[in-house]
Amino acid sequence: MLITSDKKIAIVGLGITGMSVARYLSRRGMAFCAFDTRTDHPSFSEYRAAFPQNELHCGDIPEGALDHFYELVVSPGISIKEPYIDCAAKAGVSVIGDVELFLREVSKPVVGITGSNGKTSVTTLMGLCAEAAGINVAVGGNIGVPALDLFEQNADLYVLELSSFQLETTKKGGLTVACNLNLSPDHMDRYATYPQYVAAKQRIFFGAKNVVYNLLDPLTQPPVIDGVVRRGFASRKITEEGEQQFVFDRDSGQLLVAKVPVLHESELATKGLHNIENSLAVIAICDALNIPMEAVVRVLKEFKGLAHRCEYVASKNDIDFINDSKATNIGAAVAAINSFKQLGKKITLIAGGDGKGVSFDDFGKCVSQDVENLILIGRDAAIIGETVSGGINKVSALTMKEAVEKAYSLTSGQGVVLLSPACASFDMYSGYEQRGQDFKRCVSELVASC
Ligand code: UMA
Ligand code: ADP
Repeated sequence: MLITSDKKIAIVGLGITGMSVARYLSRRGMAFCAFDTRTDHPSFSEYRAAFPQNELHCGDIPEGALDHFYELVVSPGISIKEPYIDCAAKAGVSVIGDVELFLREVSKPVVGITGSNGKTSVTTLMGLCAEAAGINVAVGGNIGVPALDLFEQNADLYVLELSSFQLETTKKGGLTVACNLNLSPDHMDRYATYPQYVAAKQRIFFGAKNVVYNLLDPLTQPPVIDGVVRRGFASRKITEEGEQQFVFDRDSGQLLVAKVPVLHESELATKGLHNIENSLAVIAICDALNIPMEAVVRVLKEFKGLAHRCEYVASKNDIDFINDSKATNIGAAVAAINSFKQLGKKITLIAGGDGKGVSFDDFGKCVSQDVENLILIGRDAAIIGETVSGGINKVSALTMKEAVEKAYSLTSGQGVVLLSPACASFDMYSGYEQRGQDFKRCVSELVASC
């Protein structure tokens, strides 16, 4: 298959991102066609109806098929290491993503938020803070609304959640505020090495005017560049200085901005150290945007957190059930375990699923130390089980119902049953939401039974 073109753009991948790119290019009268490696997908009929003049190629894409395009706009779900993309890049074709198209055109301030965990929470909070300050804000990116669709909102401020996949295909940069929250291994089925994943996340800082990063996580830190304003946040006080600091004073319980208290931890509607970190990141970003602190504090006092993220479900006989299905990597699950440990709870953890190729050795150490009972589910249950040692009770379950029942029977009073899988869910479910819903349903049934 050889498709010749003159300044024609190939959209590679036709999920929600690809469809948003097609709409964008069509509005601007640009020539394009689309490729998708799948033989069928609901968006194919939508594309054919909306763009009858524009070709759609489904199924395997041979090497060389994309070499004659002017530019490829690749969806985040497709690796740019795919031979047909790599081959086109070597032939001199520009390879970009939807966020690059967005940044080339946008004329209003843009905040970008990345990190291994907390992106959706911080992005959501940023949108709420801007709204509370009366700003016409549009929120999108990896959070679910493709960046290019946000132009329809004609906003005065854009807040984008950015994944490593999206950053890999973004060259322009130039964000008003770029924030990297934290780094821990994830998506190792897409990256050959952990440093490659870290490097993709670091791309958020290219050309940024303000940078926000985690003072306690060196891999999140950008290089020092003249004229770029640095703001660092941390879950404890830091002695060395060199940037504006947004830190948590563990002695007084205060969140400090340049040593001045702005909020006490007990006033936050969310709980746990990771939520304090997220709140500090939000305060730092809002500071960079000159959003009044009064509006930010109001939001932080009210925002109770999103579903499937350390979400309280129910209690039975003094045992709390917590749905943290969105913990799809070890960093998130460790944060949840630490939160409940800090509260003095005995933890029964339900974990397992699709481990995305990461090593569970460090996770096993944390679980062995801080968890009483471990219920293993899903494809990589055995791999995780091998990393756990010591006196911990370890059992496996084939279904969520079995996992919830076993967890309850093993947990003593005032304990917590925590679904925080440290894995993706695709081996058992359509996504983390479905897994979380299943957990909630099983808990409701258990609570209703006598
Ligand atoms: N696919 C193919 N062949 C194709 C195109 C896609 O097999 O030709 C597969 C991909 O491998 C993937 C799935 O289809 O499994 C979806 O990929 P996509 O790129 O078409 O995804 P979109 O529907 O465009 O959604 C993407 C993000 N998806 C991914 O990064 C996988 C969404 O993030 C994001 O909300 C949306 O763009 C809008 O920006 C989801 C996600 O899971 C929530 N992100 C990862 C994460 O948060 O960990 C990074
Ligand atoms: P993301 O969009 O990066 O996946 P979310 O806000 O959806 O982040 O949260 C995903 C998971 O990470 C949840 O289990 C949540 O409890 C946990 N989490 C949130 N913020 C942090 C943080 N700062 N550090 C570690 N884990 C976090």
